[in-house]
Order: sequence, then C-alpha cells, then structure tokens
Amino acid sequence: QFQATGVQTCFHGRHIAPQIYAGLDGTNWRLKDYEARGGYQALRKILGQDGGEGMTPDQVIAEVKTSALRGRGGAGFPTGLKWSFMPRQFPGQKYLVCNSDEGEPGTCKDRDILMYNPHIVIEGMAIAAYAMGVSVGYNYIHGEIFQVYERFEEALQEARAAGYLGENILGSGFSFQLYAHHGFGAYICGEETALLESLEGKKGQPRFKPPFPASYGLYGKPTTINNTETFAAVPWIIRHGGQAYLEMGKPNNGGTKIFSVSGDVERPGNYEIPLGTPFAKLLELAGGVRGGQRLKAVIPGGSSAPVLPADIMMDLTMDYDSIAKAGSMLGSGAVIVMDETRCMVKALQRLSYFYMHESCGQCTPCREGTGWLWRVVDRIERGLGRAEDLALLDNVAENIMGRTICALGDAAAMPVRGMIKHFRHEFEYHVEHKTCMVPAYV
Ligand code: L3W
Ligand code: SF4
Repeated sequence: QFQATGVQTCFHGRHIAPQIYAGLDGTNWRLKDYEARGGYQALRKILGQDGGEGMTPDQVIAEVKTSALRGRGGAGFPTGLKWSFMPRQFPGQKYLVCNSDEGEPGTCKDRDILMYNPHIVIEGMAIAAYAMGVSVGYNYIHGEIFQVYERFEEALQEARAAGYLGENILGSGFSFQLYAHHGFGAYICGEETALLESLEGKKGQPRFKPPFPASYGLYGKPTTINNTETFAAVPWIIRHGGQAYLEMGKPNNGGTKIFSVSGDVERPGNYEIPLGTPFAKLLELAGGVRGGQRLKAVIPGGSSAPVLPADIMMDLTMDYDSIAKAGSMLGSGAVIVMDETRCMVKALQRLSYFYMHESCGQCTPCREGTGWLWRVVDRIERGLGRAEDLALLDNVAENIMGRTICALGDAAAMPVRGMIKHFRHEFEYHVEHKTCMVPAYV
C-alpha cells in the first residue's frame, strides 16, 4: 500500500498486481530510486548493455504485440500494431509524442505517473523511439498542472546526465532527444491531431483523419503518439516479456490498468489492477459506496463513456471487451461512481455543459449540437422541459454522431443517449412533474 503523499492529487495508491505504481511512496521518484526498483534495465537490455545480446527494433515491437498492450488514453488501440505503422526507411525526421494532456473528466492517472514515477515514462519512450527508429520526442503535458511539468523536466535532466537520453545513449550508437512541452489547457488539445497542431505553435484544433499521424504527424512527418500510461507499461513488458504481461490481464486485454475512481466511494483515488478484474473488486478497493448508500450507476471510462446502471455494472469485469459488450467503453479508465441520491438529469446537465464549453467550433454538428444538447437538458433539469424534448435530444445526438472531424462530437452525444436509454424515467419525471424524483434535489 502507498503512503499519503501530501501533494494535492487524487493519488491514493491502493492496488493489486501493480507494475507502474509498484513501490512508490510519493517521494522516491528520482533516478536513483527508479534504478533501485530495476529502472532503465529494459533500455539497457535492448541496447545490449551488461553483456546482453540486445534486441532488434523488430523484436521489441514483436514483444509489445505479444503483450496485447492497448492504448491507455481512451481508444484502446493495439500499441504494437500502431508502432508497426511507422515507416521504417523514411528519409527525413520522424517524431515520438507522449500525450500527457489528460483532460477527460474523472481521469487523473497520468499526472500521478509523471509526478511519482517520471522515469518510467522516459524509459518507455526511449524504448519506443529505438523500436521505431525515432530520434526526437516530446511529452505534451496538460497546461494546468505546472508542478507536474517541472517534475518531469527535472527527471529529464537526470536522465540526460546519466546518459539515458541524448546522443549515443550508453555508447550504443542510438540517440534520442526528449523534451517536455507545456500544454495549452484546453480539453481538445488531448485529441492527438489537435495536440500536434498545438505542439507546432498553432491553435489546438483537430485535423481530419486519415491521414493518421503515422504518415502525416508533427510538422507533416511520421509520428507516433501514445498515452503516458501506455509508455509507462513498456519497460515491464521488455524486462519480463510480452507473454507475462498478457497473462497479468486477459486475452486481448494484456496487463494492468490504472483506474481513477471518483464520486460516491469511501476512498476515491487511482487503483492499478489487472485488466479483467471484476468491477465489484475495484469498488471494494475504493472502500465501497460512500455512507452505506446503494449504487445507482457508474460511468466506467471517463465522461465520454455512456453510463451503465448498477445491476449491469456489478456483473462486468474491468477490461476493454467486457465494457464494450455492455454498450459503454473503458476509455481512459475514469470510473465515476454515483449512488442512489444522484439525479441523472443533473449529472447530464453538467456533462453537456462541459462538451459545449470544450467544442473547438470547427464543425457545425459539434459546435451547434453540443449547445443544443446542453440547452435542452438544462431546461429539463430546471423544470421547463417539454414532452417532445427527449425525442429532440435523441435527434440532435443522432445528427452529431459520425458527422464531425474528431471524437469530441461522439463523446458529447453518447452520454446523452446512454442516460436516456437507462434512466429515461428520471427525465420523464422531470418533464411531467417539473421537479426531481430524487429527494436531495427537490
Ligand atoms: C494508423 C490507421 N493509425 C487508428 C491510430 C490513431 C490513434 C489511435 C486510436 O480517440 C478516444 C475517443 C475518446 N492507421 C489507424 C491509426 N490509428 N487507425 O490509433 O485511434 P481512434 O481514432 O480510434 O481514437 P482517438 O481519435 O485517439 C480517443 C476517448 O478516447 N476518450 C478520450 C479520453 C481523453 C483523454 C484525455 O483526457 N487525455 O484520455 C475517452 O474515453 O472519446 O473515443 O492514435 O492515430 N488505420
Ligand atoms: Fe472541434 Fe467538435 Fe469538430 Fe472536434 S468535433 S473538430 S471539437 S468542432
């Protein structure tokens, strides 16, 4: 178990079968501490240090493919496959980017990795750079967490001084320059192509995909972007093997995942558990539902994921496939727990406001549609709703989905549909009785 850190964060640190958070106490983030935990051994291994044979880039990618590591930022895309998209013989510069722009409501895991185990990300990025033949990388860190940026900068300096970054790393002939970049503080800058625009010094607005960053990324060059937690998983995979990582989780869902549990639980915080762990176990780790209340609903993967009612959730395991089968998504792993005193209309009112506020405004269905969603939910919540408003909400959501440049449009529409699907009676009650059916909100 972890100790309290004293730093204002959601770091709570109770976990089972951990590898990213293993052995952390909030103070032991420095290079010497990381090395004492076996840090940089994976990098040494692939570079053939300490008398080892080394690994070829293809062998590294094959190991990551075997591990079934999937992108931890939200999409769950297979990491090894993504790495294999990078053109090998490209004559110009290629880039590696870490997406630490964590902005999904409910998600607070990446900032804790960077704060308490920054070298694991540096090592993971260096291994990735070696595997894809990349010599320059950036870590784009969320704009509103300056102390995390400063911590990562310090770690970078330590790694450079020790020869783990820079020219001719550990005398191997492999060079990799890594820089921290302070993000701009907008949710949309976490969308990978908006992040690239922002990194180039432009307004953070998403680009059309395809082309994907693997062929047209930073400054128009081939670029691989992975989430912070994804890179943090890589050193363990290289040290212990992809098969061992896969076996920690379940097929197609390798390894452990950090879940940020918030809302109505006794002990909110970040929990690192094997993928495939029952939700009931995660809830138990977080101390159960607060104040002995009954569980009403859970948003299992950050605010973009459709809500699931308690009875469905209690039967699920925490992995990409199980949650997707139930009609939601694991997303970035932000588990928002709501007890029976929560009004679903109020919750949706708050979420819809967020997406309206964060829409970048480039495409009409999202720019106008998110405003419509919020205004209609807002009037239902305030007792001014009309009988036809539920159909209108569904119609607006339908007209956003699949018609926008980036995933924010879908992310705004899906929670609306999820709420109405599972809690329609609460919305109807609001419209009919002009008030809430949950006593706390009347
Ligand atoms: C080359 C192809 N590359 C896909 C790459 C693509 C990207 C990754 C996944 O959205 C989700 C979204 C949010 N050739 C490729 C290819 N790629 N096909 O694979 O791509 P995609 O389009 O499925 O996802 P995305 O656009 O990256 C991310 C959800 O995550 N989300 C967001 C959380 C936000 C945070 C945060 O705060 N930072 O985590 C939460 O659930 O709704 O569905 O790299 O280039 N043929
Ligand atoms: Fe911008 Fe929304 Fe279009 Fe994404 S979907 S590009 S956030 S307007």
